[in-house]
Amino acid sequence: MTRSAATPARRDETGSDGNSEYGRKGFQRSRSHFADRITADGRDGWPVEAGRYRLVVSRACPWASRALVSRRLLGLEDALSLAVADPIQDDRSWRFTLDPGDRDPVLGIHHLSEAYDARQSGYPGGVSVPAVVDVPSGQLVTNDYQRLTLDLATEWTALHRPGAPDLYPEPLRDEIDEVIDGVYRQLNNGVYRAGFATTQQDYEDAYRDVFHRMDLMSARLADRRYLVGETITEADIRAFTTLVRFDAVYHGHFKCNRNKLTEDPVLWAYARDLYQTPGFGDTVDFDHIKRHYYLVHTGINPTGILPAGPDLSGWLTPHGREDLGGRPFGDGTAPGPVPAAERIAAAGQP
Ligand SMILES: N[C@@H](CCC(=O)N[C@@H](CS)C(=O)NCC(=O)O)C(=O)O
Repeated sequence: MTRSAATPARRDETGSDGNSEYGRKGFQRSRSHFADRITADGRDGWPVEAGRYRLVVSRACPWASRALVSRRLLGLEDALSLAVADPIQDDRSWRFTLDPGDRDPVLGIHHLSEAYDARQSGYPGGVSVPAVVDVPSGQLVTNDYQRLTLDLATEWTALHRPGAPDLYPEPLRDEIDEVIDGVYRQLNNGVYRAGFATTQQDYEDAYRDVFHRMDLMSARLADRRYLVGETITEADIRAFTTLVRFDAVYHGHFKCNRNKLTEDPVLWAYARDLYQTPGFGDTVDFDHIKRHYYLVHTGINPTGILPAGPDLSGWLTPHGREDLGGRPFGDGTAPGPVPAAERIAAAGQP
């Protein structure tokens, strides 16, 4: 049984996102449970194969959105099909109520939990996106969001489009790893630690981390177009999916309110530059983002009021970052147009 999107599920009065733990140490993100890898050599039993797997996302989710951006940049749309869940979960978690008959047309399931159960019957843990499902068996393969995009970049190369950028270039991996580690701890996950803090001290620690990392990034990006090297890499993808949500949800809903993204001229221009780069902004649905956070986290927004703002029109304004040099796709090219079935509805765009 599913609930309609108009009746948001009051599923967790603590504001938990379902796979987080709350304890004396404050908000703690649990580790992904299914960490099999889909690789070129198929060492975990899951070889890279065109058409075999389905990527399940919510466009609201920053971790899933990394995979949406990578898939577009690498031109994997035909090789790895896409299921988009309703941004509002019900008591069985992510569901396919955006599809005819409330069922994913390829997997034939109503809820993502059915793929978890097919993998491990009676699976008791949290159901999370992103998830990759093996279409023939209907089984979940992985929900390891940290590994997923790295594998799309390095293991799926045989299926990349001509001109796909190298998002995790060998010579830059140490530097990328260092940057994404700090960005993860203090920014990507820092906003969640702030938003779901249950003590003043935890909140203030997280708030300090968030803005410390944003200040470091702002200084780093003042005279260089991208976080690492001269081109877009995994580091930019991971920064982007948090920055694009910042003013719409993290500033208000998660109380990360020292300043808005739009008040940091460097980071705001950097985020706009990425948003306007094919493969980034064309995956972003602000309507899904806002409705998920404000309507699902009833513990921190008990009235369920959806804010009318912020004004999103600035995302399309000139950013001037070309003057810093750098080439978004290196020796490669921009991805082609978004497949018609995957275009973002007008309600989700600036
Ligand atoms: N798989 C993850 C991270 C991905 C994640 O947290 N995704 C969120 C959405 S942004 C989710 O699906 N949460 C489960 C839920 O809300 O029911 C983990 O183990 O921490």
